[in-house]
Order: sequence, then C-alpha cells, then structure tokens
Amino acid sequence: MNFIEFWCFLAFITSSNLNEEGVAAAGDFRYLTGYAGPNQTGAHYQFTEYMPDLSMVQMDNTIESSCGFGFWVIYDAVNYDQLNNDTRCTTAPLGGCGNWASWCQNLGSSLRYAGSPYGLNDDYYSLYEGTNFRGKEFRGNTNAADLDDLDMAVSSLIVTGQSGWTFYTDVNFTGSNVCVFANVHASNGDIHLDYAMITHVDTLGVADNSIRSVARGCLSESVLGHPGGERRGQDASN
Ligand SMILES: [Ca+2]
Ligand SMILES: [Ca+2]
Repeated sequence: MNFIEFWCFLAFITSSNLNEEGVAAAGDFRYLTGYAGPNQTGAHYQFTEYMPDLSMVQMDNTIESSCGFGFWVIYDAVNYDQLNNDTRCTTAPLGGCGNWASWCQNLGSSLRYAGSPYGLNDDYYSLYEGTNFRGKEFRGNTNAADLDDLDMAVSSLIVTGQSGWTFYTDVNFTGSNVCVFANVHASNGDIHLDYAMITHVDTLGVADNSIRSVARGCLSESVLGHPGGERRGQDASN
C-alpha cells in the first residue's frame, strides 16, 4: 500500500513567552490558542481539552498560527483522523507562539493533546490505533493487563515523564517485549518535559498491531531512550 507521509512538525519560533494573554505560566497549564490568521491574528480559540470536531467552534480548516504549551496533535479529519489520512502535525511542546508549517495551515479538523490530563510531565503513555498518533487511543499511568479496544491494534505511541514503560505482545505482561523511556528532554526555563514519540511501533522491533499489555518500569532487555540522565545534564538549576 502506498501513502504519502507528511512529516509536519510545526515550525514554532522559540520563545520564552509561554503565553500572550496574561495567564500565569504555571508548569502544568496545557493549552493551545489557535488563530485563523498568521502571526497570531484573526479569530481565535483557546483549547484546553480534546476537540474532535473543530467546526463546533467555527475553526474547521482555519487555523494558521498558534500559541501553546503541551503536546498537541492536529488532524486533517474529524475524530482524530481514524485511518483515512496520515498527515502528522504536532506542536513543539514548549514552543510558545508561531506560524504553522504551510502544509498544516487551514487543514486541522480535530485536535487533542498527548500525555497526562494532569501534570505536563507526569509518567504517562498514550497508545494509538493508527500510525502518527491517529484514531482511537488507550492511555494511562498504570499497568494494563489488556488494552480493551486497542488489543492488537497499536500502531504508534507517545510516552511522557521519566518512567520507563514495557510493552508486551501478549496479555498479562507476557510475550515479546520492549521498554521505552523518553528520548527527548525539552526545557524552557524551569519547565521540563521528557517524551518519546514513536510514529510507527515497528521501529521498536515489535510488529505493527502486536502490543497487548503494558507495565510500568523497564522490564525488558530491549530498551529505547535513556532514564533521566540527559535532561539533568541540561538543568543547571537543580
Ligand atoms: Ca481538514
Ligand atoms: Ca493499528
């Protein structure tokens, strides 16, 4: 099967100004303010939760720039793209304000964040039915002996925080396995985010649609990423 993947990383201008609307830049305040025009102009809407259909707030195929904080994924279709498209547009999680990449502008019809609904850098996993974080999801911060609707369906995943997570190809923590730690350590002032974005799980050495359970901690000899150390090296204040 042939499909074109657009690796669409929103080219945010790095800015220490985490918000422009006078909201306290608390470390756990996740939001995305989308604007209909470039350079944060025009009609706008501030999202703090999942939005499966942007027409509900008159922003369908409209957003061109944003300010934000947290790990947001924007989809071409409603309901997080299901399996129809494979365009990936994600925000730089600590990136502040900026124009979206041209191929992401006027495209978004749904959006949601990855990671914990609570603290930005909480230990958490988000599993997705489609590649590039599309479709149904299964998410959590504890062991899961099975994955309900996502049993043998996981094609991509994101982990946040500093815990490792072990993914298994059978239920009840059995079968082949791989451990994933955050492999990106972002910081902006005293705000930190550790994460790993796996756009295709087969890059982990487990087959697509094979994951069936997940355990907290690194319980596999196959390991992606590194526990903690790299980020501490960048964090002179601690
Ligand atoms: Ca669209
Ligand atoms: Ca799948």
